[in-house]
Amino acid sequence: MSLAILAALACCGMPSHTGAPQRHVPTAIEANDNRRPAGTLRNGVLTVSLEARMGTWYPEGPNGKAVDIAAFAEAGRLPQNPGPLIRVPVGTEVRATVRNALDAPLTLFGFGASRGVTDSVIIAPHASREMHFRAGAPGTYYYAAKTTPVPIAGRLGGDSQLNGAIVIDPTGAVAADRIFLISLWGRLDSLSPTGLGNVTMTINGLSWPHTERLEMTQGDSARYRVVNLSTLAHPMHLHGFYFRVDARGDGIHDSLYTHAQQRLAVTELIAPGQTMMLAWQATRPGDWIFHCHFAGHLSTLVSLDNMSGMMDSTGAMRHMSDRPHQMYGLVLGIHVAPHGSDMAAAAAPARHIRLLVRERPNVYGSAPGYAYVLGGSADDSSGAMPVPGPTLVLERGQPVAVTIVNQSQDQAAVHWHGIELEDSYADGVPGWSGSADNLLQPIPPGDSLTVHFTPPRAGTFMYHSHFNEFHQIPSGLYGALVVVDSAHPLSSDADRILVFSDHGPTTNVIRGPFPRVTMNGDTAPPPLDLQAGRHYRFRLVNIRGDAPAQFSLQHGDSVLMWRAVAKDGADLPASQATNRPATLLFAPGEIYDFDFTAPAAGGTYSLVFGDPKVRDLPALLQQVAIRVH
Ligand SMILES: [Cu+2]
Repeated sequence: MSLAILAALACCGMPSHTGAPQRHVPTAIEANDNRRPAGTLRNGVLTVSLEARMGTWYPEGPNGKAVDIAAFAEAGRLPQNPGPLIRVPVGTEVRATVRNALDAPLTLFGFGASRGVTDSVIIAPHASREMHFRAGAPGTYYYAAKTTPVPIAGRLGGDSQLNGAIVIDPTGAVAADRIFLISLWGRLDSLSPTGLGNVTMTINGLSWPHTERLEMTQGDSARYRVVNLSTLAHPMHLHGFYFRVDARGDGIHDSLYTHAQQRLAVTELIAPGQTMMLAWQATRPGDWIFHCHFAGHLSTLVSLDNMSGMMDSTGAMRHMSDRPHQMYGLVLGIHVAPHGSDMAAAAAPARHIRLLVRERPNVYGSAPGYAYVLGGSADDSSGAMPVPGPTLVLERGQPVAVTIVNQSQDQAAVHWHGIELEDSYADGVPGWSGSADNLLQPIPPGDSLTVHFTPPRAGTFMYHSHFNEFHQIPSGLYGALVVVDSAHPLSSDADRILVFSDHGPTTNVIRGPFPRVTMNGDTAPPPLDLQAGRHYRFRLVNIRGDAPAQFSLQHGDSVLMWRAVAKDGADLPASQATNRPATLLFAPGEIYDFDFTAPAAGGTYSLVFGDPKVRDLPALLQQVAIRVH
């Protein structure tokens, strides 16, 4: 969970019942892959007839747990989650008839002239209403409805899946795309160890491993429209490739970026009610994933299947199940088939690294701590538990072989975050990375695994656990990875690598206790020493478990200036490498590089980091002195 946000919802008295009307109609709800537009388009007019009604939803596949919810159906068809897709060319007149077959009044958003959540109508139980709007600016929009008094972005229960995408296409040729709508259904339970009852998070109505498998061929390009109609933000992360962010919207407006505004990223945060459009090209074959980087959003916390191990104080620590992976929720699997036989042959490794996974009991209360340790280092022989793990410095274009030696009691897997890997086997997602005949498995305790890759781009990256992430990451299994070349050097004089995570795992995601934010493993780091007038590169890495982090460089209460230079390891184009206030709010999975010129000596300078303000909860910030010499 993004704990603080759900906690904020909890304080607002979220109803724990499903929130939807009680009439039970056992119609199965279909998952909607958002490929088929609803309605009839004739002479510039789309006529569509929708109905909100009760049904039974199977977010974990037909044999999984069922949830009775309200959903939209196209008249005469099965209800769908997400609701039927409204997709029209710009200028189309959309005429929608919406019938409320529920026993409670339905507040419907998105079918008015201004769309989004600015525009609502209330439809009485068993009444119908006709609405129309003209499709204006091309982009990604949505409709949504509720039967409870909470805002659309506060729905958790039986009305939380009353959602659908609206896409307005430009005239002329339309590039192929896919539409992914994120939703959340759940119940809080003050008696459960996690604070949660059952929760599911879904993409197009399904939770991993039941989400759609996206089939591509090497060289194909992909365009994703993502709509977040859940109560929580999600930093969406693509493995193995950069995507280009082409548009961002809020359901009311969609801003299609100009060429100068487009940027590369591997992680993009999407808040509740927001939309985004991403494009990328699958230039390398293999099995990859596109997932939310809040570790709780791909953990058992969002599994309805209690048999899979709803987290409890013991099961949380040891996911020694027979399942090949521990992911649930917001994950899409992408299979890229090789095109011809032009796969690059792996070059002989020029450099070998041993990376140990170490564990020590009772580091965070009764929970164990973990650490990555560089084989052959002083930490290796001393038995130390360095957190973060060693900063791995690799050379662009130089092949590396990393042998991961699992000395812990849990299973292990390492993901090379942001690296454009030539072979997905190295990507670190057990049960998925690699290929059907060479599937990556988690590394059992006492075992080891060697992976090979050649980083093609210089920049700031990271490595982290991709097994039991909700526990292993906040408990120490992460480190920075810097790829250098002649234009992108790294020196202890000019570079400051700051890695943000958590001081241990969370058990109860609603009540806490919540771990403090750490900077380079410390909740109260020592002062930072800088030399007056010198140029520094700040490399900021967020690998918190489940929440964003805030960072700023200050002179007293005023914020200093810095220049943005890279995002997620990719250099920014000149149009975006701009001077700006030295303050950053960023999510797990995001990495930023900034150039900063140290001010003159004598002032009171500080670095401030921690938990940002979330809704009604105050910010929880730590101040670190900057000593300018
Ligand atoms: Cu998420």
